[in-house]
Amino acid sequence: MPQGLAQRRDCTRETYGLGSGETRRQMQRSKAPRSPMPDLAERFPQNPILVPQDIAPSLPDLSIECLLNPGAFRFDHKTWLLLRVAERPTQVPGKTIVPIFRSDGGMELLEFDHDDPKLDRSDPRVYRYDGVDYLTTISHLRPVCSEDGIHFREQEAIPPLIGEGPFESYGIEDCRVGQIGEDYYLTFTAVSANGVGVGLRSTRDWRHFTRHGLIFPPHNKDCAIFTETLSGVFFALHRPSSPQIGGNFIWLAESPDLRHWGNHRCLARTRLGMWDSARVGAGAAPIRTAWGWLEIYHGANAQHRYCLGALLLDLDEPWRVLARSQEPIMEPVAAYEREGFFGNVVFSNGHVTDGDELTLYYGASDSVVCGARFSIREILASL
Ligand code: MAN
Repeated sequence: MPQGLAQRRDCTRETYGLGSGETRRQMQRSKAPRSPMPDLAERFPQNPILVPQDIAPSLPDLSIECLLNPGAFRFDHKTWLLLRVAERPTQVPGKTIVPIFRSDGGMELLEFDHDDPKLDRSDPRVYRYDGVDYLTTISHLRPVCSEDGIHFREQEAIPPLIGEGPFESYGIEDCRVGQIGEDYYLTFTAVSANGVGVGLRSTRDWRHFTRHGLIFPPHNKDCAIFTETLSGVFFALHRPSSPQIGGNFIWLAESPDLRHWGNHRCLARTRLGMWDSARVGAGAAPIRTAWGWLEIYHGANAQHRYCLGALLLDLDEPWRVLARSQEPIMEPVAAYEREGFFGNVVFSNGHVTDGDELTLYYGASDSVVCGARFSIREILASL
């Protein structure tokens, strides 16, 4: 049963068995060494649990460059991941070939010469040519399922999700899956030359999907819909970006029908000099706890080091932030989190819960898919 606001605010360090003045890191050290890592995550010993070689490319002349950032959900008594599969065509020395989806659904390949002074290749994820940005890979979403939450396999009856139409011509990425009643709502990054926005599709059976178009126009991403309405109103976290004044901050929006969003409020900004100084963005749907909505978010600094932290939002008034991690709850410290396509990244947009246990699925170094367990109680105690 959710407690009253006063009681919720009153959750003290003692509630969690922490002595006064004891820090989270001391608490970890004082317990049996559960994890050699300097954070709260208990990484799967099997990590990485999925690598690009584990699944087949969507077309014979493409190769999977990165398998990353899975959405997660439960369906049909199994745990499912909606993998982001980032592919690229076979490359030729001295050139870069980038893929885009045409409006008729086919794929077109654009070729750029590395000697061309108009080509900027400084970021491995996005190349800029003559003022236009192109992704070096194109992503679609592939479902895989598991009985134990560790070993995943493809199940052909459930189709992959592919970018369609003018706002998804550079692919779809980083899907959050929120279940409301029997329906699953998929919010994902829709990328095209028009910009980066948030697309919405819904399904009940994972075989038939309804497309609801773009719910947040560019530039926006990292959208997670709350899994319950509050007084009949839907809520979503999202991340618009403001290039000159402002920045990459987490916002909250409301909707009567999941399609029309308004009453936007800024919840969490970047913090100067801290691990989340350059950008912050929501992970998967917030988790209802007795103390508030617990949101696992990512934060990056100017060196593009991506860590995870937590926000606690008021249960009835989720625009009120009750607490926020000072230090990350997870940092890129394992070898597979430090080195890869884009190193020093832990990025999560999918989790499942079972009582106090939060199983978080994440992309490491934008290359492979991993899992880690957390105690929700321990995350709350750290705030
Ligand atoms: C952005 C997104 C993610 C990616 C991170 C780290 O936030 O494009 O998909 O994982 O950057 O590169």
